[in-house]
Amino acid sequence: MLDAETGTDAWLRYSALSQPASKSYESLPGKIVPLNDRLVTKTAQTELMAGISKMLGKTLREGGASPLEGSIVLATLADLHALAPGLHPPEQLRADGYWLKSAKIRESECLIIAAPSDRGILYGAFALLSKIARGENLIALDEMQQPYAAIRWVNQWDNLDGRIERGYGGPSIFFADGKVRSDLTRAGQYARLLASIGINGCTINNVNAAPAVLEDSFIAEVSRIADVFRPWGVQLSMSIDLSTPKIVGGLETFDPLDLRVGEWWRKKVDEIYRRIPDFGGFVVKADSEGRLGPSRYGRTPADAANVIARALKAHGGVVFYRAFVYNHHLDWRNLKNDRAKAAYEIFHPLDGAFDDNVIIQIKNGPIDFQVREPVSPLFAGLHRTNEAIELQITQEYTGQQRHLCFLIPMWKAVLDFDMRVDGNAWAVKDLVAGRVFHRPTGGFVGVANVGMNANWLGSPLAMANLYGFGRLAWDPNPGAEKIIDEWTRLTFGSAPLVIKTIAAMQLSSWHVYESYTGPLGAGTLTNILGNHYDPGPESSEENGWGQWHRADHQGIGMDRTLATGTGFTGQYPPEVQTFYETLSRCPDNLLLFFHHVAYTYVLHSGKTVIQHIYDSHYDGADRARDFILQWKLLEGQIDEERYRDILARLEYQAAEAVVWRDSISSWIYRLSGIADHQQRVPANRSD
Ligand code: GCW
Repeated sequence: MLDAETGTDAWLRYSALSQPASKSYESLPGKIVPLNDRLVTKTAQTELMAGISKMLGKTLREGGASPLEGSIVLATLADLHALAPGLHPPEQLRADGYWLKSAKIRESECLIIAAPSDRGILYGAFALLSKIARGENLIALDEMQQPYAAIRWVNQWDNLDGRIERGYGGPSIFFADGKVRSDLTRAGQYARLLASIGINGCTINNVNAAPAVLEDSFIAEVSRIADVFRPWGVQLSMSIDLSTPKIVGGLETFDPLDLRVGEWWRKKVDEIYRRIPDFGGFVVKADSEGRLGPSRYGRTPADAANVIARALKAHGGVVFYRAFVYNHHLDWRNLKNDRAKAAYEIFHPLDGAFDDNVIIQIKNGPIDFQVREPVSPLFAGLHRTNEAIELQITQEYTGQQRHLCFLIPMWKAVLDFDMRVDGNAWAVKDLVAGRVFHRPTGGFVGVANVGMNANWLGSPLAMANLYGFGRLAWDPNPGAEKIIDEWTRLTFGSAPLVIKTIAAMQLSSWHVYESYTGPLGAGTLTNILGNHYDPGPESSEENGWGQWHRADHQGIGMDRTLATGTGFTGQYPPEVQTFYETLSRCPDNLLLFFHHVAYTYVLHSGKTVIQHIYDSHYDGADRARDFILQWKLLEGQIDEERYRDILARLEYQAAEAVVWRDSISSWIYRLSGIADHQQRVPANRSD
């Protein structure tokens, strides 16, 4: 495990700059002038003073606006206007946006961080520090930044006993033994990390929620977590179990349309806001994987969401209702059944029925965070309803932080996917941000699952996923290359070989992982009934979970076409539907998600499906081994501790990739009876 310093600070290390690099910041003002003394602005000031002192060895003097001298000025737009009436950002700033500007005020050279709100000032402070850490030029600074969407949240799947569902970085930073931890230092440090990338909300407990979180005594404990989030502008929210009015409240029902239930929620929410005035809202998982829900009373998700939304409305809170609702007792013998269809079938007919402080939280793909899936058609299926995309930072199906898998390229492909809504070019990022149908809110949610491990996610290189999620939630437009470049400079410094090597490894890692775990869109061929980590393709079949890939002796893949299959493709707008429906157009990397084909089917690449599967696994395992060689180039270029830690992880991954390769190749050979042209697969080798 890495020591506290290298791990905890993640991308906020503020390492001392070299002499020549720090020289270019000599003209940075020596004084800091906050124009208000509220909590979040204070945080911005403290962070700037600490960061500048660590990086540049310069102690900023604290002071007031008269005399101004050369100062870093922290101001709301209103205060800036009062100080310097002629100075204003080039465009109107939205909530949480900021403006960094070098300007003369009353004859003194100032560096201004201005924003509509204190939170924007804090984001501006972090942006300035990031620029210095990466050696960016601050001369004639004039930069305005606006967040793409209002919702930029993380979810933690922490249980009250301290375990984290699908968490790979140690136990919960919030809970232990059924209580909120007495020492919440880590929770505060987490809020700092989140704020530094523009995340403004955190749901602290598992979506498989314990009803006990809404007991009054527990809310009092949770308010201590909100206290350590508050200086960083991070709103706290909780996942709830819909049956709580019955279990905790003692009512005989939790029917959302029963007036007593509505009243119970109202009182409960009032109690929460009494203790946590800036509470964010609730996340709801219902009628899913054994969770109780409105279906118990013949009610809809809209009935359930709205009753809670109305209780929250007066306080400005929101309900995230998850679209991850499906029947896990599907009859696998029926070839028309398809779990992928569930979310759209349930939520599309309810479009327009949700209150305006309800947000439908939709996983990026229609199944469940597989190594590759098409985008969920539901993103284009809600025109009068708020939505948010749920991305998974914790690498459940993507190697559990033990395999390198930089997910930003995957998320970029999802966010940039053109849904052709009403025949127009509208990307998923625009739909979720509420820009297409002018929704009041919407945005981005990432399931993070950091833990007590000094290094948060348990693996230093995996932290790029948390960083990248925040950056994309702030602005989904920059490419993965830009994000990894920034992260690497902040985390490992700016030596060219370090930047080049780490960027190359990270950027290729998703494809490498995909190639030895689940190529051609078949899903991650893992043990879905167990740890979601080891190879286990057979576990997907012949059960009700619906993660089928339908491999048999002749062929493989799920026929999801309208013409002959489950009809899933029909949930997309027409142009996307035809694209996937038409075998000759369907991209190779999603072929088996949409079509059942013979092993001898020839791909666009010219290879047969079976040969591609063999080649992909062997190639992937080779490339995983090459990561070791690439990493070894960095010996002596970065600190020994992280060098060794990461090397050991890559060696482990390379060995695991061989296990995957052999396991999947032998399985598919046994099924298909078709030999690998290159005679590599153990079961069909003559040796
Ligand atoms: O991916 C599945 C996970 C469950 C998780 C569920 C969900 C929290 O295997 O562990 O439960 O998704 O997203 O609700």
